[in-house]
Amino acid sequence: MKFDILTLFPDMFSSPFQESILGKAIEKGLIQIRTINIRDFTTDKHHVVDDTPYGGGQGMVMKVEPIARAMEWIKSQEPSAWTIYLTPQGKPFNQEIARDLSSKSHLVLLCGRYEGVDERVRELFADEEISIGDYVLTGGELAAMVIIDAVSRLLPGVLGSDRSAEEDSFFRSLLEYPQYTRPFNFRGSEVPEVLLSGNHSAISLWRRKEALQRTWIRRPDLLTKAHLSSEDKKLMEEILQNNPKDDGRLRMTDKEFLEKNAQKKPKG
Ligand code: 4GX
Repeated sequence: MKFDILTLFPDMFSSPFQESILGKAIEKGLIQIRTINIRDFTTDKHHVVDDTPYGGGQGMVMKVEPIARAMEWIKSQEPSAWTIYLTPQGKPFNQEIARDLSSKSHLVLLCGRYEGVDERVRELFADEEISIGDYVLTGGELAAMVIIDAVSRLLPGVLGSDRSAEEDSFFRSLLEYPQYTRPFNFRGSEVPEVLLSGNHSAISLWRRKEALQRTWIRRPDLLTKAHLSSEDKKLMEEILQNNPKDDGRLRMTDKEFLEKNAQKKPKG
């Protein structure tokens, strides 16, 4: 899969993608990441990329011409490239969008700075507008990295084959169950016995219940999307009946949440 990043700050991308899993994915040729400096597509002597807004007001707006020239250069190489504009006004990014994007062969990520880009860039070149969350960044670069990271790990071969189970539909849209490794006892806090039992079906059941309980406590909104089996529903009933007692692993905010929501059944 190819990623093209249109930015005024290409250097921001040099180290994040050289490390660890994405670095290996690049070495293996599973992904290609190219940065394109929008400033290289200016035609004026001073390489101006921004200008004051029509109508007045604070700050600067990125000019349409350099971005248009950069986009047309990319499109001349690959007409099918899919262009994403990063903006707080876009569709909220989530795992489902990451999955959809992972089926494309060429993504272009357009990173704005200042007060944004001239509206005509979005009109003419953005196939999709995405937000990574309801907060304001200083530019689209970090948002582009988030998207590249989340999409890349879904591509075949990027995670080891043993790790693709992470995307197992059984645990989709649930929070993860707690994980432990040695030592068994750390400062008096012990690993749940079931995990040492060697009883694989008991372990699966425990993990499923923990995932359901965590999701119900911390993110009940996610349960509306989850596919719950009849066994899950039994586990949910147990969870709700027991009104999960504090086993020392719930954070205070979880407990507060639980107290407030103890009578409410999750939707769906
Ligand atoms: N998820 N930003 C875009 C420039 C900008 C300013 C105003 C449109 C209107 C962001 C986010 C994000 C900061 C990227 C502002 N564009 N991008 N940039 N949240 O905060 O994606």
